Amino acid sequence: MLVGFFNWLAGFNPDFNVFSYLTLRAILGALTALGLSLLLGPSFIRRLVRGQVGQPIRELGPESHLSKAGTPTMGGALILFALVLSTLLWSDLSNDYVWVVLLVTLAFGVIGWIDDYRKLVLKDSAGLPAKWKYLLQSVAGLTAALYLYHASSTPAETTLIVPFFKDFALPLGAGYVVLTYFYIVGFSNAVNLTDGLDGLAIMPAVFVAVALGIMAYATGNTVIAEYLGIPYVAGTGELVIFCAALAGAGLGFLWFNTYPAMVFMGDIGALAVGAALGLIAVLVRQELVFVLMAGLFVMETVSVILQVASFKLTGKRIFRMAPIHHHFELKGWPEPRVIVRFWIISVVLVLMGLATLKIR
Ligand code: 57M
Repeated sequence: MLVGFFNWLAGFNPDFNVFSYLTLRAILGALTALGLSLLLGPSFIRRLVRGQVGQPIRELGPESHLSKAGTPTMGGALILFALVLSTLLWSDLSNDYVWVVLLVTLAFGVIGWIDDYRKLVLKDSAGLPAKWKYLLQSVAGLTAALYLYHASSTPAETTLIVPFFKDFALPLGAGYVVLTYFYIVGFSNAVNLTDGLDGLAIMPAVFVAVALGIMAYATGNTVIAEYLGIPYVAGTGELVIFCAALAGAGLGFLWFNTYPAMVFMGDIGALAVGAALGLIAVLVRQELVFVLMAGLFVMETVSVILQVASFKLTGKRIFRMAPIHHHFELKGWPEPRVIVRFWIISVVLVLMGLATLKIR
């Protein structure tokens, strides 16, 4: 919104042109989202407590979690508010990618909200039945994938790049729709599975958002894209603002979600943040590298798949409990140790992913 305003002001004083730079707007976007979530956090949490939107805790989980009963949840609404407002303020709203990412994020937020609302307010422990949840996620993911496929105007937008191979890329054709759908829905659920310890999901989401912001900047800049040997996709640079705002909103939320958490994000936050990250990975054409950068979420998901498969096939469990963070808790690691060690793993994976931009 402010881009147009500053453009108008630049007609009177060219100094205002400084606001057309992505880097400055990204920093302002991050700070605005951070400020909003820090400022609004306390009153938001009080409101959740007053509304008794407290987390029920399942008795079969690690014992240390029983004391978390009643922690206010649906804190993801705070992330979404700060993220969306900051993006609307600092992005160029004539950019289609910005709108697609905002709408997908909000759609998954609404799906998560329905689940949270049924569990927490209507006290229906099943929440939104799994089949309905996947159906709604699929409708949202598929709609976005089909729109992007039909709106694509250059081969670069639907070609899979392979890390380390500068001269090899795979045109996806209609497979792009399947891949995009899979990334949006898959990573939405992967972040949701990871969100089981204080700050465990949001900090890696912030790391990944920053890395995707760097990739969006590079992909949307002809000179840098050519220098790095990655495809140039016009308009993706503007996604830097969204990524920066997500990082800012996430850090602001972490202020309250850090151990011992004053609030949980709920499905409203986890589903939305995961869908946004998966979608941006596709838009900046870095699907394969993203699997590495978001490896923590992948690892949590794979641990559940292996656990369920092993139990069904052999009747034995591989982990003491899945997702894998519960395994380490049950081994006796204190919660903050699991959290910070998983963060360290996430930073390393993100850095390795960023390094692939140069090693080609
Ligand atoms: C939601 N929700 C957290 C909070 C958060 C297939 C199976 C692996 C599914 C999985 C599952 O249901 N996952 C999705 C995970 C819950 O947190 C709420 O949910 C929101 C995210 N959707 O924002 O609102 C609990 O996590 C803890 N928490 C924190 N700090 C946070 O910042 O401590 C969350 C955020 C909260 C709180 O205790 O109540 C969750 O874990 O339920 N199921 C599981 O994860 C279960 N695993 C399991 O059954 N494993 C089996 C099989 C199926 C693989 C096995 O290993 O044999 C565990 N979940 C729980 N207890 N709660 C089992 C034990």
